[in-house]
Amino acid sequence: MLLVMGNKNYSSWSLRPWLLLEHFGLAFNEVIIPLYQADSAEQIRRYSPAAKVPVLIDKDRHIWDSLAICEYVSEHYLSGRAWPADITARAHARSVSAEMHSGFATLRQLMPMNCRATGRHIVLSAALEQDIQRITAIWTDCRERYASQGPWLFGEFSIADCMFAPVVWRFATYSVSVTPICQTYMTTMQNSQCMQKWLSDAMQEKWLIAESKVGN
Ligand SMILES: N[C@@H](CCC(=O)N[C@@H](CS)C(=O)NCC(=O)O)C(=O)O
Repeated sequence: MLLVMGNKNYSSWSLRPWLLLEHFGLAFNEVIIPLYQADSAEQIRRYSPAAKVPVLIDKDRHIWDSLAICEYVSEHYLSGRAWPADITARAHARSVSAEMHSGFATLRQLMPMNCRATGRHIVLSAALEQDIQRITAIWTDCRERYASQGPWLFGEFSIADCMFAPVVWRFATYSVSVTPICQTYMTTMQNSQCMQKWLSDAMQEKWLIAESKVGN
């Protein structure tokens, strides 16, 4: 498999399928296309007509969109193990993943992912507060229900964790204050071997995207 991604420091959508592949120890190669360059779109179009990363190439299959890639990997390589085994938990995991995938526009716009940054502060608008509260309510509900089964949102690691992983970097970077239950989840995610590997790769990147340098 070949995973085509944007810069690790900034590409929140790329982190999701990368984390899934890494967590489950699947073999894949990486191509990084730096975003916000004059030829970024042209380069991405070589892999996907949607001109967006991430894209997964698996033999003659080109799969684009982070959630579609996670679904494909789970189905084709993991016998569906990347979703919870229980149907109620699975439906719940799919719901929160879809909610993350299609929503939270304010958070995405005002708190761009910038893994390397630390201690940044921004003024939280009412709309941004609303996004943060909804995400922390999702995490709290999941952790309260599934704590006995493991440290991840649904106990065992799942696609839902991949979908929210970029938010963990955002909250950490902009020092968003969360409840202890959410902080414990964030710490689990941030300290995980895969996230530390992603951060270490992001640290080594030289590209800078001015639009993603937000806050002070
Ligand atoms: N819904 C898509 C969104 C992908 C997306 O917006 N990717 C951004 C980078 S994080 C991109 O490719 N931007 C390049 C551009 O818009 O030119 C997914 O989940 O994969």
